Amino acid sequence: MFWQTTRFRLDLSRPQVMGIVNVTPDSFSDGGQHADARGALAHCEQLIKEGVDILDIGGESTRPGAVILSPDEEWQRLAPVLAEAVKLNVPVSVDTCKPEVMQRALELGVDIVNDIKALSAPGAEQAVASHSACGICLMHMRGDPTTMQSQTDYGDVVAEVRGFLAARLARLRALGVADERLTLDPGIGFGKTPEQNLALLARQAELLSLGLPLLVGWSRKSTLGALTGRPVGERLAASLAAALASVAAGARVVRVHDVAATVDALKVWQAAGGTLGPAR
Ligand code: 8Y4
Repeated sequence: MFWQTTRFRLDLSRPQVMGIVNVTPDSFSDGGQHADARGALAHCEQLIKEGVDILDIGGESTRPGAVILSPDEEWQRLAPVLAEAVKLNVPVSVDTCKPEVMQRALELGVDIVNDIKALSAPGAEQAVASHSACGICLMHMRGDPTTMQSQTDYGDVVAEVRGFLAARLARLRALGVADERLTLDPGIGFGKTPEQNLALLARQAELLSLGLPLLVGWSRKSTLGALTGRPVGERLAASLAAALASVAAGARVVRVHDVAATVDALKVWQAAGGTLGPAR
């Protein structure tokens, strides 16, 4: 099983670690956008030393109440970081839901588009479909980042998420996108209660039955806070346990903040005979 991206064909027989890189204004620095870009690039280089497989670079916060950027503002933040990150010889993913940003990032040579809105914005499908071979992650979200946590009234959350991802998959196939370019993501924390997020892990096999690799992001999320009573800065152990549990249940890519610790945990899991379950 492989994930085809612009420049790299990623071998998913070993779980891949996607490291989170945020390009956000640093309120403690007065160096402006140059300093923000330098900080993000230093973080990319650190994650590479820690053994990251994919860098996921984003410029806009998804937190409820976060400022919404125009495509130009988001691009001003991302461009200097992406331009350098693609020289680091590691797959680069851009975390964006804006078609204009996708288009420009792909022109810079970015490998993957990670869209929490699953290419639902007008023009987003065309932006990725017209590009020869970029990888794509399609994630489920209920509502939008401002309203999603009041939108948790599912009948069967796993069936609904599966149905949504199946429909997005059918749509991309119809546009001529090869399956090997796609991963699917249940969208942990995006319009779901802790119980619903845990059901998506316990019943991950139902999502795998769509036949595509799964990418999942549990790192530091609030369900882990609900389970442990810990604040966001103290969720490393919980995040590692969730990453391993998702991989043991068949996930092929984990999106994490703590790359070094996740790489270690996965090494031990693999040495102990951990297997990813049936290939697609
Ligand atoms: C602490 C730190 C608490 C971060 C919450 C968070 C996903 C994603 C995000 C995901 C994919 C986040 C961009 C939310 N989550 N992309 N993006 N899958 N594909 N929250 O689960 O990390 S941002």
